[in-house]
Amino acid sequence: MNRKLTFLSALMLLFAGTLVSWGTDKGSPFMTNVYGRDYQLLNGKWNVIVDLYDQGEKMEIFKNRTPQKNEEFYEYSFEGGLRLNVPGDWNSQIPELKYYEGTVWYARHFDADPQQDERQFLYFGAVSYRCQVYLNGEKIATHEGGFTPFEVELTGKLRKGDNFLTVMVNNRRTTDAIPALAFDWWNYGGITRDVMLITTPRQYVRDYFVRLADNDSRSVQVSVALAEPQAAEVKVEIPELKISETVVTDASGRAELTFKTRGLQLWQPENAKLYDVVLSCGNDTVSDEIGFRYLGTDGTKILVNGEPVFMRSISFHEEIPQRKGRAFSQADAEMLLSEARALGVNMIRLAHYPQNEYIVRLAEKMGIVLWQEIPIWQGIDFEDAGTKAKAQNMLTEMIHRDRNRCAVCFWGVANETKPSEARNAFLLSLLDTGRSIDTSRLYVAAFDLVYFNEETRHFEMDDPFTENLDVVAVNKYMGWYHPWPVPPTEAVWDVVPDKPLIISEFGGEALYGQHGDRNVTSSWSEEYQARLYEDNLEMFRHIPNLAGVSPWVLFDFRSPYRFHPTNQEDWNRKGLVSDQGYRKQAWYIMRDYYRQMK
Ligand code: GCB
Repeated sequence: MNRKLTFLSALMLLFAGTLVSWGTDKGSPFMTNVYGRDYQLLNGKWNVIVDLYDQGEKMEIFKNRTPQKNEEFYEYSFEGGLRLNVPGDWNSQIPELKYYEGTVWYARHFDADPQQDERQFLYFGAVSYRCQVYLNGEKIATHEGGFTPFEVELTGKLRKGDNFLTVMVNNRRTTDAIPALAFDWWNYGGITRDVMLITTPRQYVRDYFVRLADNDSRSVQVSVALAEPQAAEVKVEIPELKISETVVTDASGRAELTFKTRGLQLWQPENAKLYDVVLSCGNDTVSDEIGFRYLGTDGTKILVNGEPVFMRSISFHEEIPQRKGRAFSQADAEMLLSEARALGVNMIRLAHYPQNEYIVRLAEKMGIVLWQEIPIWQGIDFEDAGTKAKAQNMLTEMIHRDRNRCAVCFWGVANETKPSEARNAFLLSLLDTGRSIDTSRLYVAAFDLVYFNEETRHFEMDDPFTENLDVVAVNKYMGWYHPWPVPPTEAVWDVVPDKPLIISEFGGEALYGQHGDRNVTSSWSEEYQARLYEDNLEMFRHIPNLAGVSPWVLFDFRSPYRFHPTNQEDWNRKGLVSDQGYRKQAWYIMRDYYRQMK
């Protein structure tokens, strides 16, 4: 129940119109901070039916019928068949599903005891790629996009006792999907992240955004939105800073609050500081761990808390190579991030899609800056309005999930796109969408069309779209896809000279344990890869606006792009670490470079 408004808060309410400045943000598609809520995990073994020809919907298998009369029969049953772990991709769990692209029906029972004064929600961390959700035989939700969460409210729909949940999951690649028809990673299908049954009070703090106020390292700004449109008092506490502030929402349930702090310690790369922040309204309370930092650029420098920081980055996919499957747990996050940390990084580019919250939250605790992006990866149909709407949706979901994570400093809107009017309009709409939700990050995109200009003898790029970005990034595979036009000592860059430039990918393939000629690309040897790293590190000295580098990639990863029968076998071998977890020679070169750049 909401507390009665005090005289003071009623007065504040009168002025609420001036306090509220949510801009064009339309609000979050799901509640903020699900892990801070009262929840039950619906993880574990689910029953599945593999539906290669998409017959399940027609047969209404989500009704899970069993014969009731003598003449009845059903050509399906969820009981007694295959079972798969949730979370988890199907490809790594059953050999026959390794390459499977199509529909799999997931089903399970769960018990509920819904209370009158509560609301219940079903939350999926990610389902790859599209899905339809049915509760007790009724369709209750659909979602598209394999790397962002979604939620469906179950209030009034749950039965006391047994409930039956069915999820139709489909990972078929299509031209209008994101990513589209071909991409250089495994097309894992399944319910790949946590499934949660969440309970909240009727009125609750649905969405909040806690960060430093613009250009002020001591003032904290809080935007909050309640589930129900209603004027109510919201309390914001940061016990360690002895902060306890209240604000009254406007009639739409939203409020904005800024307050000064004393002794606030900023979150820094490699020196993480997080504060417990508690928001409450009536009988609802939600706590989060939040860090405070501010970002900017100054000419060609990236500034964190006003200081230039060179981004010593690495990329990884959300994949555990030794398991040949998607990463989904806290233990998986620890494995990936500890190997990244060992290399000496202060940043990770999460490639090429939003990764799970375990990774994001642990990286934040470790003081690692994150670049997070949506899978706008080559081959996207920029002409298709539907695809554009999907991209906006994915970006919205990514930002809403993680905008309270101060470690995320970059929102990436695209990887390797070619200039065209349609592309420009598409990407501009993404930047507008992003900036309408979050202006406290740097917006970035990775390009790959840098070329060597024979006349100027410089590496250059012609893509005016870069004007719209805070930081420009380039993927450049010198010594692998591109032979050297000049020796690395003469490889001078003149690319967006007035902005910070991150080399967001470089590298080459080597099979761990394979030794060969350091001058021969096709040796696929650790020696060649090491030499390629030495050459690229030399080239980086001639990029005047270099603000960071991010080798491609930390681990060998699985990709059907990679056919070579002995050197690749469905693996992209550009890892600094092998699929078995062994460090290749180039790893040491990169580690030493990062030590020097510290
Ligand atoms: C790229 C892509 C990345 C690929 C990589 C490669 O430019 O951005 O996703 O995996 O090249 O290995 O070719």
